[in-house]
Amino acid sequence: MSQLFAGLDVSTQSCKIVVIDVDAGDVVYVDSVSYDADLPEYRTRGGVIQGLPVGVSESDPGMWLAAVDLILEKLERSDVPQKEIRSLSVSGQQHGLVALDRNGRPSRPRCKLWNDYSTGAECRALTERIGGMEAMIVEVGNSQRPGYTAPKILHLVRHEPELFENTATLFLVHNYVNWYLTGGVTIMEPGDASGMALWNPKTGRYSAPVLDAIHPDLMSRLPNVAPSDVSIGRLSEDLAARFGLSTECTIDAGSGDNMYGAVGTGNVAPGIVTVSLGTSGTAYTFMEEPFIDPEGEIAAFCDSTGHHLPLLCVSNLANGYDEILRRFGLNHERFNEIIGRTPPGNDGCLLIPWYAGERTPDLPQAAPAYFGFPLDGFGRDSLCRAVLEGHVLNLYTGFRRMPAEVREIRLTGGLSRSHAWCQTIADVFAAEVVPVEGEGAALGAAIHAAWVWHKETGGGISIHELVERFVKLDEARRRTPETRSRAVYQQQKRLFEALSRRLRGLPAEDPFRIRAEMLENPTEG
Ligand code: XUL
Repeated sequence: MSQLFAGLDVSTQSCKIVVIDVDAGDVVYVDSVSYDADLPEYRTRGGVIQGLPVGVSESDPGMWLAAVDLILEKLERSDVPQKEIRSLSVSGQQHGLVALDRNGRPSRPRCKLWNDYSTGAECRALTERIGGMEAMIVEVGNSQRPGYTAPKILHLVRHEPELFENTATLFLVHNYVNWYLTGGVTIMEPGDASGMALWNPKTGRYSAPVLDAIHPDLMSRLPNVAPSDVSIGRLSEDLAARFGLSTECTIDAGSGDNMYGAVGTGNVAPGIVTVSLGTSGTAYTFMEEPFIDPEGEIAAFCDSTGHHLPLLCVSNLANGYDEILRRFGLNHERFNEIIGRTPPGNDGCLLIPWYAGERTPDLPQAAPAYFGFPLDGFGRDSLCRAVLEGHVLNLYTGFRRMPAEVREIRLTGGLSRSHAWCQTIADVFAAEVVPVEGEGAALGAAIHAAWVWHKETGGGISIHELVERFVKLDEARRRTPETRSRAVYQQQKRLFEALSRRLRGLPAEDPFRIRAEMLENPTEG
């Protein structure tokens, strides 16, 4: 009999599953369900409900459960012996707020997602109530950002008080799926909980002052936070019967998609940085101790192995790239060709890609800025390079505050398959870069399920051994920084920083002077 373990990743645009066979060391099954294409009745684009006001990003939580049902139905029809799945773990997009009533029905029919920007006023109000950003960081290790969950709860309390009153339980996305799979277990774990900005990763406790500042009776609606390396229950009998799974199948604590992206890219020891190139861009690294950023730009998150995961998130990433491919009818290869014949530094044309607000820097109302484009500068090629460099520089500018010793950057997410993205990240971050094969977060979830199950059944296999067995680096696409681009990217980083600061009214170098220097002397930094 095989020892199979499954990981589900309920992300913004799709739901994925990976099944691994631990003894054989094989990934035996991979599948995905796209919300837009496979569940058209929910009428989403990129997994998000259309027609909502600017800045609002919401989905119907029922859609995620429908996607889980569909993916388990497809698994049942496959040739995987699904009864042999010993444990299943769920990864979820972080920060989304699912509100349930006493009967387990959504008390608010839609869930605000990680990229919803409608709660800027709530972030300010909460921060003021606690006594400013420094005080807030002492309370929860993080500043309040519209992406996080605390301001979403305050938004509900302020704007839909009757819905809040009717709410018995507040969940994050993966906790909601866990609750569904187990038939009612209500619990959280440190990784995703640290992304609520309500629960302190240093003390391991909810902050009473922040809870009180939202609602005097908030605690009764929040699940307890238990460790991440335990199972929380078993698959419900009902679901086991419906999908031919075993009632012995355990459901482990699960976690946020970034925590599981870390596991799925082997980022479980110091020195490795994962850069995830998906709908959002994130960069994170394993740490033994929490890292608290006094400016709150690097999030103080926990990982899913009992350690810490400082994380940078930029909320604009695939959007700019996808749109430019669509507008000019390009695919990845044609885009790569264009990048191959345009100069690094883009002749001083730079794009700040804050298309729809931005998480880092904290600018919920931001719009994109095009700088240095001459009269004839808005051609396809130069726009393509501007999009690529703009996104990578935006990610890098936030990342600089991360206290990481970068031995190697591991890339995951859809865009990690693009040569242009890999090389530009190596050049701008001045580090070696290697893409990781497979489905980062879903694979991480499957590995986590195997790790916890072995711990609990006395088998004892370490997370490091499992990662060694299952995480495959795409060595053919490993990239090192090109020395000839180094000087120009040094200048471009200065230019991006100067522009970004000036746009925010902060003291900065003169961007016009930096651009003029770049054009006069393109190879000297
Ligand atoms: C991280 C974040 C995003 C989502 C995407 O803080 O908001 O990376 O987790 O699913």
